[in-house]
Amino acid sequence: MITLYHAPGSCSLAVKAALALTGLEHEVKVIDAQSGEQFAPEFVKINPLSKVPALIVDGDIITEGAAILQYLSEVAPAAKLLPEVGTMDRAQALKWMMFVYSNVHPHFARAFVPARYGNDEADVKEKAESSLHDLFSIINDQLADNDYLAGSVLSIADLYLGVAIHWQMIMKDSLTEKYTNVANYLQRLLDHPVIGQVYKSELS
Ligand SMILES: N[C@@H](CCC(=O)N[C@@H](CS)C(=O)NCC(=O)O)C(=O)O
Repeated sequence: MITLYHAPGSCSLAVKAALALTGLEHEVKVIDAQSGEQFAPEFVKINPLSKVPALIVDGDIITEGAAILQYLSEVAPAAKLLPEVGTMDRAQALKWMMFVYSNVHPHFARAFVPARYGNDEADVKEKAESSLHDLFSIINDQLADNDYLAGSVLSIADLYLGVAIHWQMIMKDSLTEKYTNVANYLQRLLDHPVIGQVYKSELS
């Protein structure tokens, strides 16, 4: 049995999208992050960092979205969430997934909750937004000749970026207004018959 611990609109939506692509049977348990349910002792036992996503597979816990997505790509190979093991295409897809998880995500965290990262909240938020523009400029260049982050085929690298782009609503300057390739890419993801529905059910 697979259980996803998920906070609507958060990065765990990427795992929800991956599960939809795999067709694996699963249940979703919603964590209300706005009211602080991630800090409840029952959830801290699942993830001591108090963060979603967490995936429970037959009693074993996996946390960290990147690890979960890679696991799902391996147990459901028919969904082709990643290119074949040992190929350069796979290396590039993993590189872009890590680019998003280890670069884009931390800056959005600062923009969303600046008080956790410094006393001058306006300054923390401004620097985070500036870094996000630098990162999205690189992503925009990559998408100039590629339909998806790692080339012509959708991969787990895209599932999280599709969610992150929506978080631009907390930014002063829109990403999709400034970066045309990112805007077209987002539309491509929203038009996807499976993941488009998952995104649209939670993001506006
Ligand atoms: N490194 C973790 C980060 C997960 C993360 O930051 N999750 C956010 C939602 S996008 C969360 O649960 N935040 C709740 C909080 O920080 O209180 C991962 O990639 O899975």
